[in-house]
Amino acid sequence: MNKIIVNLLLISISILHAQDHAKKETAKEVKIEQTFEYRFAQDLKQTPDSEARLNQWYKDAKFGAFIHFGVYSTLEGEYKGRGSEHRYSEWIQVSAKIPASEYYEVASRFNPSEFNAEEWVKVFKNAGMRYVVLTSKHHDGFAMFKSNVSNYNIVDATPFKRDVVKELSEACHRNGLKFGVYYSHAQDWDNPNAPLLNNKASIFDLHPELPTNFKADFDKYIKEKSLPQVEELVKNYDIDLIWFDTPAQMTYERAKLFSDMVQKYRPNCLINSRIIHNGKSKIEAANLPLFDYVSIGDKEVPTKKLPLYVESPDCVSSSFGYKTKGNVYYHTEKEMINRMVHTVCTGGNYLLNNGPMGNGALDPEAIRLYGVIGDWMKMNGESIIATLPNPFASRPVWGDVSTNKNGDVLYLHVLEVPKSGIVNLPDLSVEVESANYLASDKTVIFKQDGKKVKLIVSKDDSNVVDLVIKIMLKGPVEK
Ligand code: H79
Repeated sequence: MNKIIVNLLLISISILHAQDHAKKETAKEVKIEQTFEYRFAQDLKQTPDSEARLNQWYKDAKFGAFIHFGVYSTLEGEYKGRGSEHRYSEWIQVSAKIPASEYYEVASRFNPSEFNAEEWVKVFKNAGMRYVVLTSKHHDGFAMFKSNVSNYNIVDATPFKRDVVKELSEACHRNGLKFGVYYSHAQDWDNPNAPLLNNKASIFDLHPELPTNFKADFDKYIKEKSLPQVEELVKNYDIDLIWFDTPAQMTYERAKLFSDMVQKYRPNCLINSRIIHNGKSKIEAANLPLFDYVSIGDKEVPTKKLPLYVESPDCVSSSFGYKTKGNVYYHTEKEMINRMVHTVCTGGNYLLNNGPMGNGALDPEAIRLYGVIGDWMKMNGESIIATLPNPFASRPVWGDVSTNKNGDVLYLHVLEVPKSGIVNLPDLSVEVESANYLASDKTVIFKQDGKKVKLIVSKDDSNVVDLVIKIMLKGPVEK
């Protein structure tokens, strides 16, 4: 196609769609303004220690597997006809008000004989994931590792008797993946001294044997269970990351006990912000020495570049733990890729959860969805792994942008192919050398007029989940 035809095409199509476009852009920008900023004062700065730890592997990894696996996996969101109306199956003990003594019986039948760490890791690796975070103890208090602190663990309290944390950590490292553990350090439904964070069940529902005047002693819980179990994890396992959650009543002093413990044994181990901040709380500068990166809210996708490195804990389905009872839905592959792309282009990592089944096999629908992402990653992973975020001031209306580390390659993630077929770039002061589809290497027609760059994409591509265009620049883009 010669230049005149390209120009005519561009002019006519853009006039037709200019108004519509402008409206959409304004709506999107307003939405962006309303979301994340309030939690992150712009002068927050990653500590040099955290920066160094994050640079070791985490910032390049971008994509990881989150796994919620435990006693609750066997109940699939319902117990004796109760609890299935609640969103998260890992919350079944609270949502069905199961006393701890009764939950023990469920634990005593937990026998995930199909568990095969090597097979799990193959699925994660094939999805393009670079790290894995497994629940080593969720709020129910049950440890998925051999613990001498409490025999309420998978080796001592179940017929399975195998250490899942150990087997998975070894399989991850054998296959070149980093390994992390989730550890709920404040809540513990097995231990009445730990705070309960919900309005569905009381401590007396879970522990009917307690005297009515029972007073919880949280520091006793920390001293006797959660801190020594964290010590076991960092001492006995090869752990690259520890993922704390729901820090109810976590003062700076209490949280520091945990970060000091991690530092003592594993100075390179990353720590997430939920050691002290819940997913939605405002980040305090004074707390920055306690953690390395910020876990934003569960299933939240960042909308704007933030002064600290973040991770989005997302899920293939509505529940983190495996759930078949009551309402449950799975994301479409398009939704998940959109969420991953926006998270990475905003400057964060995407931790995508699956809930294995009670028998220890992975959820078949999670395997399918991970497989679809894996297929996409095989063609387009270059636009995700080891990239830098969108260098432009705002997110384009058609999708998002990442760059290579030098800043001289742009990856345009066209998540919604504009009806006009024209992709407008934000103002660019560098000259474009070439534009190609990343997956097929086919040339994309473009026109640069000063700072304005327009690309014409084919209508045939509008059903692609994320059409990635690789743009080579003559020099680095200004940030
Ligand atoms: O581990 C996953 C969740 O179980 C955990 N964080 C992620 C990573 C988490 N803990 N608390 N919360 C999330 C938020 C609280 C949700 C609840 Fe509910 C709303 C608890 C009580 C009301 C879900 C819905 C359970 C009962 C109703």
